[in-house]
Amino acid sequence: MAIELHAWDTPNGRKISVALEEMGLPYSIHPVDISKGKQFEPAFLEISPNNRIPAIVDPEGITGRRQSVFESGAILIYLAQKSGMFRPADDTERFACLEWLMFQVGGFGPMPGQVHHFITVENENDRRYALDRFMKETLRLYGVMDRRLAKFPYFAGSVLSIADFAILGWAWRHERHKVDLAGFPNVKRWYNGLMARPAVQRGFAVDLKTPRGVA
Ligand SMILES: N[C@@H](CCC(=O)N[C@@H](CS)C(=O)NCC(=O)O)C(=O)O
Repeated sequence: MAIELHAWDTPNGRKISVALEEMGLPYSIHPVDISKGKQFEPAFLEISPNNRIPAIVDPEGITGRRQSVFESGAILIYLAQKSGMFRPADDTERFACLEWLMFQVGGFGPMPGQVHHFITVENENDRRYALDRFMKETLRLYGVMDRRLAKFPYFAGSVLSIADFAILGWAWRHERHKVDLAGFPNVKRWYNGLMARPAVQRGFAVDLKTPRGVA
């Protein structure tokens, strides 16, 4: 049975559509229009109590029991376990995968997300102070990622993992948070390599704003 993806066209939603495409898991799309407050509807709060997309419902779960999951990091871990894919076999790389997944959820998401917000604020003083703070932090995070990718092809190490899908969801919006990847050559090489993958392209192209059954 298909997994239900409850999402919208945002970096956090795209992480999951990319992962589902890469894993070849069948899924249906259930748009949650966060610009119209649909994330506060009781049926959605049943599966995502923090009123944020994405969330998934797997009618069969992993052991035959219906399972819903919210928080994109938890969803990626669930999908990796379900599919047996993009979860490094080597212990060192598996923990590196978790480290970079947590790095994304805790930092490289919230920080560029603040840039996306404050860049549109009209009051110049509010905008300047907040942008200075969050741009600086966003650029620092790109530097951290660049140094990691100078040593390894992927965030976990030698293999592509769910940590890459998590980080890619936000790197996909680098133009919106005004980061030029030319300044981060290792991130750029990694980014271009991932974006050339057909399943990644499908994950970014799929319409997350229109309900869809299993494709
Ligand atoms: N930590 C959460 C963040 C999810 C998140 O911030 N989602 C945004 C869209 S990208 C959202 O649903 N916002 C709706 C709201 O704030 O009410 C995750 O990784 O899943």
